[in-house]
Amino acid sequence: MRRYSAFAIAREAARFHQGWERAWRSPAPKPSYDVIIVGAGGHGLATAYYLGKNHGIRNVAVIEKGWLGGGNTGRNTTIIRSNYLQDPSAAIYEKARSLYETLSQDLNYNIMFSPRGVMMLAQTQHEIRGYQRTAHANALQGVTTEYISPAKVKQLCPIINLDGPRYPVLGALWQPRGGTARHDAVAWGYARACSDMGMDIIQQTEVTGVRRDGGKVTGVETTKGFIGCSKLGVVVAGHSGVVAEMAGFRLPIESVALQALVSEPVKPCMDVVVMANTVHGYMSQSDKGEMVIGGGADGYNNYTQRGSFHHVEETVRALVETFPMISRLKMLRWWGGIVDMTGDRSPIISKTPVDNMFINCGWGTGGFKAIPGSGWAMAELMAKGTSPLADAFGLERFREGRFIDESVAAGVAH
Ligand code: FAD
Ligand code: PYC
Repeated sequence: MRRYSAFAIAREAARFHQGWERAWRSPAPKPSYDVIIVGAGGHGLATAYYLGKNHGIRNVAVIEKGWLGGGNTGRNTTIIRSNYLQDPSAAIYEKARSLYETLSQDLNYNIMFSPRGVMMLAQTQHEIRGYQRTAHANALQGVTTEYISPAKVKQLCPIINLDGPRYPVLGALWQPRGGTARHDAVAWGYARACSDMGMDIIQQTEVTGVRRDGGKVTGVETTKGFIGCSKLGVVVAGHSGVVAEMAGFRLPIESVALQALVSEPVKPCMDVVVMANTVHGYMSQSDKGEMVIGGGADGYNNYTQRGSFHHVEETVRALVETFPMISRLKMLRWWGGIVDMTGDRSPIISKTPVDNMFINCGWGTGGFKAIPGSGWAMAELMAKGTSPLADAFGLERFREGRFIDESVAAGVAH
């Protein structure tokens, strides 16, 4: 066995101490990334993943003020569909839906995609016309949807009461390959895949400023110090306006809470997703048996991430006519998320007035379904400066009056 003299031990201890002192006193080297993404929700993580997978850009950090998926990604009701009206929307939402089909295999992480079918009930003459129009548009866009009769609605969802006194069910827009997925798993799956590519996911670190030099982004100030980057992607949903302000520009976004609730678990009774947009309610059954129930957005701008009793009451009152069984259920929990609403209810995936700074936001009440397509498009935009899926969703459309009106397809009353 090798022996050390007391002198050698003392010398090594002194060296270690000096090195430690140097490291302690000198400012730590600042890591510089090719790309920083702000926000570890589904859209931010998917952007990082496709930057690595599709474009070979792997010197990437994702900075998150809270925890992975702790924003809207972990708070939504997980409905996935692509039955939108306008061509650019159908393209990006259908790209996302089709990526969802194989996402578990791509990420090697079970995101529990369940294409059980989604129906949007028509309960007024106006909705019949609206959904028939969408079904025709979808046929031209290559999105498989169908306008179905009340009898077919009942066959697909036997617990529905078709003959409500206020709003009878007159038909529905049916997307058989729409469905649900496990929301946290989507964030976790993308995060693990990013980490496997060598990317850094930095949680509990809030971005507090955007540093620029000559109109070009150079990095971000955070609660843990400055971090440099060549390109910056801001993907922070309800806080988009706050981060844009740090960089000196404004966004056409309003932030508002959207709430949802789940019941106690019950035996399987509903194997499709139903949205009833006239009465502001939608429902599906989770794998654990809970009835997942959501309503409309709050009627005023706010940053609360909580539920409120009046919303629970409004939502349940709205749905009980169509689903009488919920009158006998106990509520388990309720919550809220801050959604980012644009005037035309379509997202923003765009360059910004700051060079090399990009923004992805405005998914409002409906961005969970879009995560893979949005990440794909945002990554392409950041890597190449243009993307066929993203180009229609640029910020300049608000200046040019070129709206992509999805107020019907957005599905949730705002
Ligand atoms: P988020 O998941 O909110 O991620 C943004 C992240 O940015 C957050 O984690 C936040 O902490 C972080 N962040 C913010 N500011 C900073 C900062 N300064 N520094 C660092 N990090 C920061 N969509 C559907 O398609 N189907 C549905 O059924 C559906 N139901 C919904 C139900 C509810 C109740 C809610 C609230 C939303 C619902 N949505 C639904 C909408 C969907 O959840 C969102 O559009 C989507 O999750 C947005 O994802 P994101 O990654 O952009 O945002
Ligand atoms: O966009 O499908 C949707 C949705 C359902 C509930 C909230 N958003």
